[in-house]
Amino acid sequence: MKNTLNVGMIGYGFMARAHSNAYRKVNNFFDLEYRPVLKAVCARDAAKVKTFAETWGYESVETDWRKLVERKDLDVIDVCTPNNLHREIALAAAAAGKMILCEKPLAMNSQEGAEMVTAIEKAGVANMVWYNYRRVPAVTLAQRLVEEGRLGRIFHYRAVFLQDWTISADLPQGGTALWRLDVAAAGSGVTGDLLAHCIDTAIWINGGIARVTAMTETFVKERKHNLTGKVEPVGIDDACAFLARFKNGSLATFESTRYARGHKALYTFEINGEKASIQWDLHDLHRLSYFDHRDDGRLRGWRSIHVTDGEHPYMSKWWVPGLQIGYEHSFVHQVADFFEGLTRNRPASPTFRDAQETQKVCDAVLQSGRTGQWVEVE
Ligand code: SOE
Repeated sequence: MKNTLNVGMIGYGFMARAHSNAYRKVNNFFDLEYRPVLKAVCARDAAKVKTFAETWGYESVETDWRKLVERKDLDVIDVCTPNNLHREIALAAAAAGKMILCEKPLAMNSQEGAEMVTAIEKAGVANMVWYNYRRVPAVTLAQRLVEEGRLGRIFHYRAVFLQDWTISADLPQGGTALWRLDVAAAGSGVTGDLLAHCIDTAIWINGGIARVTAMTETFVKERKHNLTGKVEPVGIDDACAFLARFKNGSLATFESTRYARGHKALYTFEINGEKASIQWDLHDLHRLSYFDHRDDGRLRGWRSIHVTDGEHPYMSKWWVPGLQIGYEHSFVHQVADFFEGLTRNRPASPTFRDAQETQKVCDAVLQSGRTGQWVEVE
């Protein structure tokens, strides 16, 4: 008999779908002590949230998140709202003694993040932030190879996250679908939305970032706001490129934009070490490219590892070697790890505290973008 954990989901967008799917699938593939029950979903639009509940099998609906958080029959609160609500909901959920799974980025900025870390640690509730790309098997394998020391000393880390969906100047900002363009709801643009993923993966694989220098740009300066109907200044960064120095001395470049025509979600990273290098590309997420200088010189070259074997991270839980899984499975893995963490009393990362490291780097990047100076990560 498994221990059930009743989930209260807040939000019904793209991420709420990805998380709901993960809760529904996880026990079919992972042998866990816990089983999530989709107890309630909450959003302001009563009709839409009802449809979402029917589609995903939630037992009940709420239209006020405060009511949801106070419900005695819920164990876990999953925060899938725009970023400007993360803090308030997390503080209330922590005070109510709920476990919290929060969508990335943790907060609007590191000041809010610090408050959230303090609150959940004081409450002693289990917590995690949905930086899902860590759980793509090829990315997890990359982390393990670096941890095992196979690359030797790391010289370079290079990450890119490119999209092209905001190029049109006619696209409005704000509201349900376009809150990512509204600084009041998102906190920042590509830095918090896309580079936060790159930074989280980078810190996980290569350790902390010591200092950064950044260049940011807002290409379309004014957009109609969906909530006010008026043309308003755009406060987000449309593009950001930054240089970084890791605490281990390695050098890094990070770049993200929503203005790279032709690219929808091109997240790639490359790590160059003394002995070996690694490359990964989200568009081909099962492949890990690996070059090992120790190979016999006549055969030396980039290997393309199809990360689908039973020996590869998470893959023994799925089909048979050679058969692929996809984007949505990274969320299933994250839920599985969260439950494993509860069983072992060893929190799955990234916890709020881990994600706060990324938040601090984002703050330093944005500050550097404004001042043009190198900024030490606090
Ligand atoms: C933005 O388009 C977005 O959906 C991000 O918010 C996600 O975190 C990223 O994984 C894909 O792109």
